[in-house]
Amino acid sequence: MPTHYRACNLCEAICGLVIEHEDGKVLSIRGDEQDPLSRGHICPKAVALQDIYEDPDRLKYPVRRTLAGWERISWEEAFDEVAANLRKVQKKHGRDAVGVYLGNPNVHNLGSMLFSGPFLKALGTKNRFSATSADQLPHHVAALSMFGHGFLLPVPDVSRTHFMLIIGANPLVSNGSLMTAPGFARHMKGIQERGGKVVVVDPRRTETAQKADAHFFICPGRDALLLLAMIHTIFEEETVAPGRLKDFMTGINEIEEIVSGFSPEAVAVHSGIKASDIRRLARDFALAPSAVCYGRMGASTQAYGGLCQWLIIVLNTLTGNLDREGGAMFTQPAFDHVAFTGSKGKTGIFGRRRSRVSGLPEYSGEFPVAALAEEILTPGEGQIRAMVTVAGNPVLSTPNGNQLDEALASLDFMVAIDIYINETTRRANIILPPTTGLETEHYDIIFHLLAVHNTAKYSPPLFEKEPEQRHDWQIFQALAERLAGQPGNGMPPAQMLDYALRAGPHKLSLKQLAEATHGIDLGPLQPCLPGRLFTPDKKIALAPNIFVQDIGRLKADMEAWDNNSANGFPLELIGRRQLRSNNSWMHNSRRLVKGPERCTLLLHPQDAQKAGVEDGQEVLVVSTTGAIRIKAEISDEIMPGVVSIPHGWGHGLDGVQMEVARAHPGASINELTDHKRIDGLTGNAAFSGVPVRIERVG
Ligand SMILES: Nc1nc2c(c(=O)[nH]1)N[C@H]1C(S)=C(S)[C@@H](COP(=O)(O)OP(=O)(O)OC[C@H]3O[C@@H](n4cnc5c(=O)[nH]c(N)nc54)[C@H](O)[C@@H]3O)O[C@H]1N2
Ligand SMILES: Nc1nc2c(c(=O)[nH]1)N[C@H]1C(S)=C(S)[C@@H](COP(=O)(O)OP(=O)(O)OC[C@H]3O[C@@H](n4cnc5c(=O)[nH]c(N)nc54)[C@H](O)[C@@H]3O)O[C@H]1N2
Ligand code: SF4
Ligand SMILES: [Mo]
Repeated sequence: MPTHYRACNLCEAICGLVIEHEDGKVLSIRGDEQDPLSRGHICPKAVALQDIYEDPDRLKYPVRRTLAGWERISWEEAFDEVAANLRKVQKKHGRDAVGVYLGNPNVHNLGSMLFSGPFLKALGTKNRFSATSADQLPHHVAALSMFGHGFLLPVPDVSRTHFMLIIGANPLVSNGSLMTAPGFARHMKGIQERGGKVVVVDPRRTETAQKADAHFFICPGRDALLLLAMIHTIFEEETVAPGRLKDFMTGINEIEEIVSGFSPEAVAVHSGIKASDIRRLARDFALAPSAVCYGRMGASTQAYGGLCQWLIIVLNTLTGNLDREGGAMFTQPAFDHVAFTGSKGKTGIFGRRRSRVSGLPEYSGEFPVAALAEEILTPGEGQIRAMVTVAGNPVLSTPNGNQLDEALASLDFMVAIDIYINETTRRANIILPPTTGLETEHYDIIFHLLAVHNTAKYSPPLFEKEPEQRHDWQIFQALAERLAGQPGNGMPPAQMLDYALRAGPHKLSLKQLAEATHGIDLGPLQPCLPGRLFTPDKKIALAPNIFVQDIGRLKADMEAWDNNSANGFPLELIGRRQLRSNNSWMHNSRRLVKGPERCTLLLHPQDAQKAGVEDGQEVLVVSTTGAIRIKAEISDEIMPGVVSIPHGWGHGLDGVQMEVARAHPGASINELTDHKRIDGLTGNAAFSGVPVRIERVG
């Protein structure tokens, strides 16, 4: 039976798959035991690659929205019409009148990674947005400021660490993020077997917390306080030991001064963690043979996301765990994205430009997506009047998605490059659908860069695309050529990849990769500092100005919390990821959505009792921006005072053409989140801790 080997590109884990197939039909999808990174791991989403491939709702040719519904048009007509409309808007209102939003799957797509750049250049707008600012923007700002490159992101060396502190991440469900660690359970077990510990800090006793050695509930958005107090303790107990890199860092004294005001006692009430627990945690961390603090979504999409990601690096560095085995290390990928990109050394570049309406900071040519709707809705020079969305569903995935939905409806023109008519793309005038998944070749530029072990893997397409289909990169190229008025360089992604691999640190070639069907093992993470620092003085900047200043905002807010009354919204809302879900777009797979309703409101028994709500009862959740109806699920796995709703649901909107998803609509948490709630430093969306109340219905 024909067998195909590839990497799954649905999430960051890039698991190796073994796919048996016959006559253009998938017969089975299993984990590849011989993949050097995933070693057989697989999750329930992998089989959905087949469902997406076979999905009758998936678009394969361009469609135009008319009063009578969607009509099929030819690629040439579609490209011409899109280019003409974008140019028309730009001619009349300026180049920035066209906005762009790039969604998450772009990063999981070789062709898009290589071809979106020339397209954006041809379009020439400053109004660019992406899912980054609803996700990991604080990590990039911290890396740029401290190491001089926004993509020099430290990854936990989970295969060798003796102590892992996980703040606001749930890798047993998410399979790791900015930490490509397929089969994270195996790594966790490994840590425990070598006598180490895993500690989780989270307002919910998550799947990961349940398997950890210890779990602490923390009040949403208070992690910066915990980190400051841990660093305080490390200075107080004189366990600061930066080790080998001691002479390659600046700002230790400043850090000591900053943390002096944040004793464990001073932060205990606000964080919800006892002072004695904070002290012990800091001690265990500092004294472990090796340790790594890792914080993700919960420590990033919150009001102090920037402070958290900065302090996490500071904690790792001061304890000698940055760039050492078992600590937070850097990869050496075969495709060296860091070498090719980034404002190397230009640490002051962050926030150089500001968004027109709210003055939110630009990072890497993009404004925070929280500002997108207002840039469309607010009249004046520079207003966005046309949009390009690519592999994104911001109506469901960005704060106050409702408002964005209205904004999209008011545009002069919109084009979406996407495979579905969903909550966002239904607003487009034209949809350009690319190939996806099994029809594409893949090499993961980004997630090899963020992996816990150096490997490289190339996946050829399993199935030939139909002649009428186009790849993402072909769509980008066709549009770029029309907008720029000249042909591109004609080099396909595989050839570009080959060049990059040959130029990379391992001097590989595409041919070598293509022959190694399971992937190539390039060894464990290796220390590389100070050599790879991009800061002007070639030192780690432990106390960059922007972060030091932001401590002032935190202090001012602490005073405000002291005088706080609940003002009608006594509960704090957080999100949660689910194993059989991937952001907003995989709910059209029957296998993934079957079973009991998953889009529920988790709440603690005490809060349920106060609100007079019973398990399974439908309730109204109200915030300052909206209200949704949702079923209550009562459990003490969530902290009292906190409630949780998964994101990516809410498929009941008019015009969504995804039959299975529509039958399991759920409700969108982002009708409750507020675009004004951001991390005041980076502009990242602050999804954690949205004030809400519950009302009974009926
Ligand atoms: N199955 C599945 N896997 C996925 C995805 C998916 O949708 N489904 N999405 C992928 C994507 S795009 C990403 S970015 C990654 C994300 O990967 P993770 O960050 O590991 O995933 P989350 O489940 O969002 O984890 C965030 C955790 O933070 C907690 N939290 C919320 N607020 C706070 C807070 O203020 N402080 C602290 N300490 N914790 C808090 C939440 O309870 C939650 O457990 O997952 C990826 N993998
Ligand atoms: N409240 C709350 N909101 C969140 C989060 C949260 O935890 N809580 N998580 C945030 C995070 S981490 C992220 S990454 C964002 C995700 O936000 P988005 O990227 O905006 O949303 P997705 O749901 O990933 O939508 C992906 C889109 O890409 C399309 N697509 C899939 N494959 C392809 C392809 O190969 N090519 C093209 N062109 N299109 C394709 C899908 O049909 C879908 O429309 O959501 C964020 N929003
Ligand atoms: S964990 Fe992610 S990469 Fe691995 S099989 Fe599941 S969806 Fe695919
Ligand atoms: Mo994400």
